[in-house]
Amino acid sequence: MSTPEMYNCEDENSPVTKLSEPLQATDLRDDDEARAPSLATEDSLKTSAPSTPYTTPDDDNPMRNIAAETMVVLRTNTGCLKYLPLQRKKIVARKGVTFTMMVAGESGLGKTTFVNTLFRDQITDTSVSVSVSERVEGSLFDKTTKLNIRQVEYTENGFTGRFTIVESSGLGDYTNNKSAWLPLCQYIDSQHALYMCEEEQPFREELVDTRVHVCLYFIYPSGHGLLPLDIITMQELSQRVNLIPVVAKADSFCKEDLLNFKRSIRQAIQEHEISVFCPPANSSVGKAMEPIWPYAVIASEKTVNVNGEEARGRRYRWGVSLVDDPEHCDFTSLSEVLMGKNMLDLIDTTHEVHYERQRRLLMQQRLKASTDLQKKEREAEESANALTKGPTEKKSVTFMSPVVDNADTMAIDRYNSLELLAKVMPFGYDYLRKNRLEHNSLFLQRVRCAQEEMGRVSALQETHFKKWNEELRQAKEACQHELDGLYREVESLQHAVGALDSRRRHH
Ligand SMILES: Nc1nc2c(ncn2[C@@H]2O[C@H](COP(=O)(O)OP(=O)(O)O)[C@@H](O)[C@H]2O)c(=O)[nH]1
Ligand SMILES: [Mg+2]
Repeated sequence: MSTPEMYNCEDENSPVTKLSEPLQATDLRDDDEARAPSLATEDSLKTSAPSTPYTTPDDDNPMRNIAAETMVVLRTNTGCLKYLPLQRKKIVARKGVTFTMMVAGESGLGKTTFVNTLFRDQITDTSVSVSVSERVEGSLFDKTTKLNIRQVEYTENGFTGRFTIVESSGLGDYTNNKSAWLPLCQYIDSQHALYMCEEEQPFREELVDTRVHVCLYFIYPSGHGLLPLDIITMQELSQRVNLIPVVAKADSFCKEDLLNFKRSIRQAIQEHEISVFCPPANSSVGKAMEPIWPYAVIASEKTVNVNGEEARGRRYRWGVSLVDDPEHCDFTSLSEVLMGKNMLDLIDTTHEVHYERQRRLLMQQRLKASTDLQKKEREAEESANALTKGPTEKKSVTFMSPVVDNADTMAIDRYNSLELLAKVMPFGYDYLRKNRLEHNSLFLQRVRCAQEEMGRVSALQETHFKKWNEELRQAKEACQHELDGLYREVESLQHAVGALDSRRRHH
């Protein structure tokens, strides 16, 4: 079985792990020489600049040469970078870490048990528990996945970690699971949008990062690959968040079956082009080894006695499965990725990749909104001019300006940050909330559902209408038939009356 070491992104000798000992200049020099033996030294620069071996002169692009020279000078000045890891450590110690983990998957796969095992039962009853889906308006999503949020704060060696755990419940529990993944994506998107608005408002001291940094997707240990709901949910999630697939209840498999199941999951993930978060590989591990993901976990809040020692695990008639034993499952490796060696990677990737993608979409939305607004203003102005004075010279259209009157400026403290943002920005929070619908997965799904529903209702009405029409035609026919009968009866009676009349006249 794979060992956790193969995924260490920081090996024992790496500069980042030796935070308390500033790096020695020689460490970096050795490293540089090994990686870039052709780099210019300071002496060579004096004689051969600007044509260094690092770059060739580029007359068309002088900026390129300047950049290359700067890079060479910095590289030869190794001493100034040695405190970087220490600075990073100090910054993290000062600010602490805010980390949000989403745990998704079908009910009963051990998600709650896993979270409690990971945090060693530190999440107490005082933690916040909210059902996010209550906030989703409309009846369409009443019976669907709900999200429960719990929080915990840790302090260790002067570092503070504030963790939020968002756990799904009810995913795939209903007969119609078509939109089961939506509340998860809706939550992730809304936290990105909220962060963007918070970033733009004037007072950012209280900015809290509620963006989801990682999503663990629990897979049912069936031994038969992924379900369609797993595929669509993971596809959607992976476009928004760092996704880590997890095989639940690894104690359901023997070693060989688990390896085969993991292989089939990896193949399905590759086939469906789902991107998963893979920790950067340890540079010291060059050999091609079988990947560890999807992480197979065993979770247990209880301990079992093994050779007189208590260990977290589950006891069976045939023996025990231990949570922290790498031979039994990947719990230790996964907790190292989440809570240890890759936590900052996950936070950085969230900010640099997933948030950036969402931010760009929202920006495009704003740009489109402002262009539409300018167009409307111009059209209104032109039609007003045409009505009054006839065609006039085209005036340049002024962009809608922020509305902050004097009284508002004086009473700036009265507003909370988001209200203030809505006031000072032409396209504030309210505007954004309304207009980002165009990219909102929930909204798009609702539009799709509404269109389907409308098609269904109109088809039904048409059938009803045809049926009523036919019934009406038949009733009309029956009426006509009855009328004809009555008419014939009247005719025969008239004949009879005529005959009686002539007989009376003869007598
Ligand atoms: N065999 C086995 N059972 C587990 C494991 N983790 C949790 N369970 C059990 O599975 C059941 C459902 O667990 P729970 O955490 O409530 O699942 P959730 O609905 O996904 O939150 C409980 O009876 C747990 O004791 C595991 O790793 N192996
Ligand atoms: Mg649960």
